[in-house]
Amino acid sequence: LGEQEELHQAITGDQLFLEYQPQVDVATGRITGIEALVRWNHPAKGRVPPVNFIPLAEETGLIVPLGLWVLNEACRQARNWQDIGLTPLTIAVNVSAKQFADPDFASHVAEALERHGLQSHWLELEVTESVVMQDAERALAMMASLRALGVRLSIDDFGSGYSSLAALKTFPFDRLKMDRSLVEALPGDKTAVAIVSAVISLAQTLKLSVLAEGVETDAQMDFLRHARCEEAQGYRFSKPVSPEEIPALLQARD
Ligand code: G
Ligand code: G
Ligand code: MN
Ligand code: NA
Repeated sequence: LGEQEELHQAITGDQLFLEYQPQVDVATGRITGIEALVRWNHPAKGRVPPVNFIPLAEETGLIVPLGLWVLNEACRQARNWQDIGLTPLTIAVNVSAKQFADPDFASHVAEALERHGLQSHWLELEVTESVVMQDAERALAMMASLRALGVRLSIDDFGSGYSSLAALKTFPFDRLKMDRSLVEALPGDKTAVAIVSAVISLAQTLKLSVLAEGVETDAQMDFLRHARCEEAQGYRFSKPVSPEEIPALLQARD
């Protein structure tokens, strides 16, 4: 089989699954949300990381059905966690450019929420600046439709591209996720300290919540706490885990 055919089979044939990475409140350490991350269990090759199939999915358009599967599975799982009595939390789903450009995307989101009985404010959609900058007018219209549904929108990988500031100026995000590349040099690197501090105060001024990605160390956490970064995500708290591991992580929180 060609790679494209294999990926198509993965989407239709039960080979995809999601892992979930907690996001924590920096001040209290409590889990506030979870990012869903797709994985492929290939019948012969085993576990294929997303960097090895998301680009192909984007090129071929298979990202649309793949993304739809992710969206539904994440909503189903979030609802299931609520049903078993866990404190509700935000579930974040990554959305790529072709999905966002699909005129039916907002209705797909509405249908997924409806199908699984999940209230819209528990769903967050993560997009990178490149997703919105490609066709600004269309992206603005899509963001308006999504906001009307009540879902939250975050700008992912903030600071990794060329037009992060332009994207903030133009688009109504609720939340800013600071790219791991900015966080990784904390707290030793003076330039990183200056940039991260500036991004946090920028987010505060624009009334966006701000999350640091890729937090791995206590020293990074101490810095972020003093800089009043609201939330953090990274190996310091948890790597992405299977859904079965989430209840224990949340109960440790409660
Ligand atoms: O998950 P890491 O665990 O390796 O993820 C690598 C990359 O794949 C990240 O940049 C992430 O944004 C992307 N990714 C993971 N899951 C999804 C998904 O469901 N949809 C899209 N579009 N990208 C995803
Ligand atoms: O691009 P996006 O932010 O959606 O993807 C998150 C990616 O970052 C996933 O591949 C995830 O496995 C990875 N990741 C999450 N936490 C950490 C961390 O603390 N360190 C590193 N190096 N990678 C991380
Ligand atoms: Mn993300
Ligand atoms: Na990111």
